[in-house]
Amino acid sequence: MKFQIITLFPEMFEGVFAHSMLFKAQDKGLAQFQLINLRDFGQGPRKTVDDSPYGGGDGMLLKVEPLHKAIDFAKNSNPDAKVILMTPRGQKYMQSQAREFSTESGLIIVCGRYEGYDERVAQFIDQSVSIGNYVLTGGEIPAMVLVDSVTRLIPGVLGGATSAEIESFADDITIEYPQYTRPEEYEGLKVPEVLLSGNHQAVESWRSQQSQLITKQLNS
Ligand code: 4FV
Repeated sequence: MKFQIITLFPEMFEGVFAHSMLFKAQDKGLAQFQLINLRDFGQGPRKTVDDSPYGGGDGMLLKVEPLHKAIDFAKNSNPDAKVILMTPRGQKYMQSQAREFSTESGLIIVCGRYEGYDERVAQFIDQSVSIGNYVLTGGEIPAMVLVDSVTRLIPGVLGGATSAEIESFADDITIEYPQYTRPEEYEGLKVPEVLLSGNHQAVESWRSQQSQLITKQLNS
């Protein structure tokens, strides 16, 4: 999977891609990350990428021309990639969407800045995605959320094959059961007996029951 990220702040991603699972995914050749600086596609000597909104209003918008050029540049090296625009106005991001994205050959992720985008950028993208109903200063953190949640689903990236299957939100709703590790007792807090019983059927039943209970509580 090739991720191409169009951003005004590529340096924000260096730390994220240099550590943990994302680094391992690159090292294993399971994922590639290319940072594309939107500024390189800016207009005129000052490489302008933003302008004030028609009709008035506070703040600035990202101009459509630089965005279109940057998207075309990314597509040139991966014509089958899906183009995703990060915006609060997008479709609410869920685990099922992460799973869908993990089957793509490539993703081109466009990070917003300022007050948002010229609406005409919609002609050059495949999908708008929001990580939640709140407003951030940029689309870089949402892009990191998307990259992390998708990369971990790519076969071979995580250790145990099941670890990506059992987890929370596999169906966008169900929360994973509670988990414990050593010691058996900590400050009077004991690990549930069933988990120490060695009875796998009883453990599975307890876990399923706990998962249903927690999911119900969270959604009540
Ligand atoms: C956002 C979100 C988000 C809005 C203005 C960037 C900011 C600035 N992106 N999910 N929530 N973006 O808040 O994806 O352009």
